[in-house]
Amino acid sequence: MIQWEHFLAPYKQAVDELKIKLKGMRSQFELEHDHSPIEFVTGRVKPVASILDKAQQKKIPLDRLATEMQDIAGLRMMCQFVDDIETVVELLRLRNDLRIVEERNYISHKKPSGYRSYHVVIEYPVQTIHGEQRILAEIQIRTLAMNFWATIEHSLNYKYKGQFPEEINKRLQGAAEAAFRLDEEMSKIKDEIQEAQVYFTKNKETSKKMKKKE
Ligand code: 0O2
Ligand code: 0O2
Repeated sequence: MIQWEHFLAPYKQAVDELKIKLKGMRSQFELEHDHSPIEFVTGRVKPVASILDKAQQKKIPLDRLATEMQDIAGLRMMCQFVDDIETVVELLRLRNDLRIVEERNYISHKKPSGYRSYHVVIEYPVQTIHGEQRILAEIQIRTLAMNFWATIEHSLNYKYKGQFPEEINKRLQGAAEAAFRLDEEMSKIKDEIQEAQVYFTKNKETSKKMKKKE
């Protein structure tokens, strides 16, 4: 009988710590550059019901969850542009506080569902009162368009349990294609967008300063 609260405690700690660290990367970019490759970061510990479902589906014995289920701790890093994803992955590779154990590129090799994202599985050391515990965590890195598609598809999946009616399936494939094209278009006008963002940020700062003076 698994004591879930105890089992999941180091995962929760890892998600909390990693969220702060990955959001820290964004703050550093904002300080030092005009553009941050990271738009926002989210994180979650997989709910027990989802752990049990996935274990059953993938035939993972419950006493091997820690080594065989890689996404009990999950982080997501959202980027504006496809190019930003490689920048973020490079930065993760350079870090000394985690070890990358696997990378899965579902951008160059999209899933049959239409899913695109870059997955990095890491080993992360959590400091506990009983010493260090190394846990696995999965970081998904994707553009806002990839995230939009995945979020919608995920909720539909929940409703239809993966058995989509043909019409919805077709629409989802079409939407995946549209998301791909949106990413391509945005990449083409990247420089324009970034110039506009710098202009917008500077204007915001100036008006903040003026408000303070008033
Ligand atoms: P900010 O600075 O407001 O963006 P927490 O930091 O723990 O309170 P938590 O629990 O991580 O937040 O929430 P969750 O659900 O994991 O992530 C929510 C964060 O993602 C929030 O930011 C949202 O503002 C941000 N977010 C969600 N969707 C979008 C989106 O489409 N665009 C943008 N730009 N941000 C989004 P925070 O963490 O409150 O910080
Ligand atoms: P959650 O928390 O509900 O998102 P798999 O064989 O795909 O079941 P595996 O081998 O553990 O899983 O690793 P993979 O494929 O690298 O990562 C699985 C996670 O990627 C999923 O987690 C999703 O978050 C995301 N993902 C993979 N394929 C799809 C897809 O077709 N659509 C969407 N929306 N997301 C996908 P879970 O287990 O679903 O958990």
